[in-house]
Amino acid sequence: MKLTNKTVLITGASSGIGRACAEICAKEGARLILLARRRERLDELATELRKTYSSEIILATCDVRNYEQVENVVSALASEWAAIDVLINNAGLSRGLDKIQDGNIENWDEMIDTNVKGLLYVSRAVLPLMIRRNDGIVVNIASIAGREVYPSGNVYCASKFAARALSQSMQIDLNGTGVRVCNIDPGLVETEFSIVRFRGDAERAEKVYQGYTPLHSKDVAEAMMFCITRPKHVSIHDMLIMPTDQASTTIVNKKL
Ligand code: NDP
Ligand code: 8X3
Repeated sequence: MKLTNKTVLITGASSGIGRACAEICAKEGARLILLARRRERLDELATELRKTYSSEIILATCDVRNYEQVENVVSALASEWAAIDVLINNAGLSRGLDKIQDGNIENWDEMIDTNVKGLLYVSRAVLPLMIRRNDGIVVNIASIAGREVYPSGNVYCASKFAARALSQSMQIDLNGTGVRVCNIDPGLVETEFSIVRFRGDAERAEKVYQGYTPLHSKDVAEAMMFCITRPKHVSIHDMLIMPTDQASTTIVNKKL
């Protein structure tokens, strides 16, 4: 499948992996619907992509935790944009790194609402459009944390185990519709993820990526591109992409 004139909706496009997915899709000629809460980030990205690739882009300022907002974005799409070929469910976050007995309820709610309910809400709004056309690919960005728990990862890991379960559920429920579902589990990727997790503590966040070579957002975007450009009879169900220096959630070849 070529991406020229295909429509790709990316959630969490304002930063990190989502932004890299937007860049690579724009480069391949896709039309983009870019969704996130930080409008100024989306504006800046859209300006760059329009200038560099003459991309056609729609911006959606939207919180994936709010179904009404999600529904409004999708239902307001003009028919030529509603034919969404690829949905990249990427918006997500972690908050805190505390033992479960010390967990912060607001942090738990935010992770579950974003990583689980947000993925569900966007999928619920977009899937009927794909099913109607018997075509489309959903890419869920889950995580190695959805395959292995790590100390104090508890609720973040649980949310990613849930994302993985939802990818598998979609693969089963959508069988026969022509809609494909791809689950991508990255290991450590240097993005704003840890700054968000540690609520702006840049020093603590930087330490997560020191002493080894983490993945770059572009590495994940390239893996995503491979998945969405397979012929229509090929469905990549599951992909695990790790830094060479990372063997598991807890085993990282750090030279500090
Ligand atoms: P970033 O913090 O760089 O990007 C997260 C993106 O998600 C931002 O664009 C943010 O946009 C968006 N987002 C967060 N909450 C919401 C919301 N409620 N509504 C809409 N958009 C939202 O992190 P990453 O790029 O690393 O994270 C992307 C995905 O990859 C996440 O699902 C993460 O769990 C997953 N992942 C990350 C790994 C890593 O090591 N970095 C490894 C494995 C998976 P805004 O704030 O503008 O709304
Ligand atoms: C993000 C990777 O290991 O920090 O999903 O949880 S990790």
